[in-house]
Formats: sequence, structure tokens, C-alpha cells
Amino acid sequence: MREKILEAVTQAMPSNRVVHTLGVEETAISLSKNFALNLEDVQAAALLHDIVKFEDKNWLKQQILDNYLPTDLLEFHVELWHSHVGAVVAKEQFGITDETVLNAIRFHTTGRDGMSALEKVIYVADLLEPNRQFPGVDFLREQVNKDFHKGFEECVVHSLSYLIKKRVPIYPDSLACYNDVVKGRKREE
Ligand code: DGI
Ligand code: FE
Ligand code: FE
Repeated sequence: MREKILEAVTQAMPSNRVVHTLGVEETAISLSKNFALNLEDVQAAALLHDIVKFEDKNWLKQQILDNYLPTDLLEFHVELWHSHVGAVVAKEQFGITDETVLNAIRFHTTGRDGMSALEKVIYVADLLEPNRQFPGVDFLREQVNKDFHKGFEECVVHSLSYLIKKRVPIYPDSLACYNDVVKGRKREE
């Protein structure tokens, strides 16, 4: 299964983004040691998370409409579309039926209220995989390695602060994710 997915990933994106995807896999596997997660689930979610990121904008839009995905996505930046459409493709083209894996793909860009352990692992791995470089990334890596829950909170705060600084509209799930973490809930089990 991993080989089949990896071949599709290689076809679907430029080589630097394949490197990003493999970095997410490696980081997600390492982070998953904080939880009792199934290795194949972690690999499938990590390798497929950006599977449609480089598809045409109109195709993505059509997938949102055809599959009854939340249409409010269309009022937000196109960057938010690939995660929801990616979950559909993971199910239809790769036969992934486990909702935990599909949700990790679906919510990897925004997060959401009440994220599962796998959702958090993929969200954090996407932000902190070894090829990511931005001011503060090493601090976030340290935090996550010291205490995953605290580190996850720092990652969410970083992402929201970045969006606010850029003054881009924030999707409701991103806000719900932020509110959830600052309320200090731990519902990943
Ligand atoms: O696909 P990747 O580049 O690996 O990373 P991603 O899927 O986490 O994020 C893609 C982009 O989406 C990233 O630049 C931040 C942006 N983003 C995340 N949440 C929101 C958002 N953009 C807007 N406008 N609103 C959001 O709520
Ligand atoms: Fe993504
Ligand atoms: Fe990614």
C-alpha cells in the first residue's frame, strides 16, 4: 500500500513537495510515539495529506460541489480546498475507509475543534517536518519534543498569529481549533 501511494504522490506533485511529503511521514511516525497509533494509518495520512494540492483550482472547486463538501470553503483561500478534496480522493482512489485517517487529511490545513491524536500528529508534522524553515520553527520543534500537548498548542498559536499578521480571512475550523487548544482541553484519546 505504501508503495502504491508513494508512486501516486510522485506523479501528483513536484519533487520538492514529494520531499515535503516524506518529511511529514518521517516526522509523523516519530510524533506518533506519544500515542497508541497504528503505523499504517500514520503513513497513509501523511503520504496522502497533500495529494491534490497541485490540482487545478476549477477541478478542486468541482470536487467540492460534486461531493457535497462544505461550500463555505469556496469563500476562502484556495489553499484550504486541497485538504477536504484530498480526503475524498484518499477514499475513492486509495480505498481508505478509516474516518480517523480521512479526518487527519481533511483537517490538516485548518485543524478543528476536538482533534484526534492522529489529526494533531499530521497537523504538527506538516508544520515542522525537517524541510520547513521559518522563524521560530526550531523553538516549536523543541516544544513538541518536550511536551507534545504544549507543543501542539504553540503550533496552533503560531499558525493563527501568522494568518492574523497577514490579515487573511480565517476559516471557522481554524478558529475553533485555536479556541479548543487555549481552553486547554485534551480529548485526543
Ligand atoms: O499544503 P501545505 O503547504 O503543506 O500546508 P497546509 O495545508 O497546512 O497550509 C496551506 C496554507 O493554508 C498555509 O499557507 C496556511 C493557509 N491556511 C491555513 N489555515 C488558514 C489558511 N489560510 C487562510 N486564508 N485561512 C485559514 O484559516
Ligand atoms: Fe496541505
Ligand atoms: Fe503539507
